[in-house]
Amino acid sequence: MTWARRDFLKAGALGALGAVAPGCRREATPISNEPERSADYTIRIAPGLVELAPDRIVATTLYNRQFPGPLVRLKEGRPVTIDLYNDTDTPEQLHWHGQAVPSDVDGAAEEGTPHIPAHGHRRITFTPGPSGLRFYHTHLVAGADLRAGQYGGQVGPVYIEPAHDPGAYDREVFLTLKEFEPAFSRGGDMPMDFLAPAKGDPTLQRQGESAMHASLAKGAPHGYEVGYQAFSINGRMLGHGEPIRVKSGERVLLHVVNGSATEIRSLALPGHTFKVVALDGNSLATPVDVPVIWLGTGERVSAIVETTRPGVWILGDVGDDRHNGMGIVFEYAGAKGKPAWAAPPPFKWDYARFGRPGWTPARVDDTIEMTVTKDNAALDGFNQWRINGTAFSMEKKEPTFALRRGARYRLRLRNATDDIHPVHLHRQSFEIISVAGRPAGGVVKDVAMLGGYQVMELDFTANAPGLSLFHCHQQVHMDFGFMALLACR
Ligand SMILES: [Cu+2]
Repeated sequence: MTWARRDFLKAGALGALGAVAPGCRREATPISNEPERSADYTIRIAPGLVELAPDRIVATTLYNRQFPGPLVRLKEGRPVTIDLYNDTDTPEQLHWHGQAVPSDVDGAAEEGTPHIPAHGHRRITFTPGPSGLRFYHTHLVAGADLRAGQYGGQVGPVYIEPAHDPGAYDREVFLTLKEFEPAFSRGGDMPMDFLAPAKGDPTLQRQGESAMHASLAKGAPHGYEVGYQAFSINGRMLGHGEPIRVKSGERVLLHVVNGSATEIRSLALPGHTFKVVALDGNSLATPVDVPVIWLGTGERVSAIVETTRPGVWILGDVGDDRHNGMGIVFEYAGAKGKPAWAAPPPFKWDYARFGRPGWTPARVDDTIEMTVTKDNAALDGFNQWRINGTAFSMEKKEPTFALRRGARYRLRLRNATDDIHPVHLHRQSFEIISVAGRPAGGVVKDVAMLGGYQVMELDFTANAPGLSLFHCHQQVHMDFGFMALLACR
């Protein structure tokens, strides 16, 4: 099969996925077989190919037969109508990650969003927000099927234009980080030592280690983890895509999405710093300079790079995955030569660095305690994950936490496992109050990495009526129990 990606982009993405037409406000028509007028956007879920490199072409499920899916540009507060077509044999869910939208369009079966039927269609209308970098992705349980869920190619960026101007930049680049060719293994090689503070809670550590020792003492192997053969930025392995082409003296705004199913990612650019202006699309009070960006699964970073070091550079992962494709060439006009890499200075990723100085949290009405535990290799070799002793049941889909609308809550997450969990709350943002007992300055996010054996506190106001899903964004964790439903009345 051959098909010209560029031609498709023109015909499909720019035609059907053109800019939002003014005055296209519609009444909500959640399901319609024959759309009588065109939607603002059309997204088609279908099998397709990703050419990571000329000798590395993978078949997977894509949005509009491209990876990443088309950039969906929306305007904060302006309603949008989107046609979702599913050309696969499996009912689908398309989740609008990081947006405050009703549960019937959010794209999670757990919340009651209707599926996009196999070989069927669903038309949705919602009002985009909040502004900034969001994304969309599938939200199915993959379980042991590495072709399903987030292991495939269903990821696309969303940018919601703010009602007011975001500030000056010369060039805007969207980067979606994604692995392909997954396989299960016993034990992983996840980076663990990049987070600050690093200190764990001794009680949680004892609890986690004794559970693990008990399992191994009974002869159980380590539970399955997922690893990958191929790594890419915007669907191309390092050296095989178009470089990011810049000129000296520019401000280049990078919008980075970690579209991985399971991986934590890093990025560095030799000789340059990243001026982080937003985390998960939410503007920081003050931009923060860092030499390395770290993103848990589902996290986003928007950062400005000032082009002051002419050359041909590798913008890439600080670890070994760069050698297997996780990078992109960053090329100044007129510069020649092989792309250069240099390891960044030692650096720890600390959410508090992005917090608001002198900030104190608002009073909360209630605190929700969640203790996360792991039953090693308990489910046919997969780890089972529990919140307060309960593994989420996809059959029952029972809400376990009741919220009063308008009340302010503190989620106190206690991680009795040595894994880092990028936890995600649907349909609303939270403020990070503390990490491992240290104040974090209220940085606003919708995913946050909960460190091994650590306690993290997240505050949010329950302003999303209905069901909202809270889960670890690691596919192999959420699929095996690490989810909970919050019901807001
Ligand atoms: Cu997890």
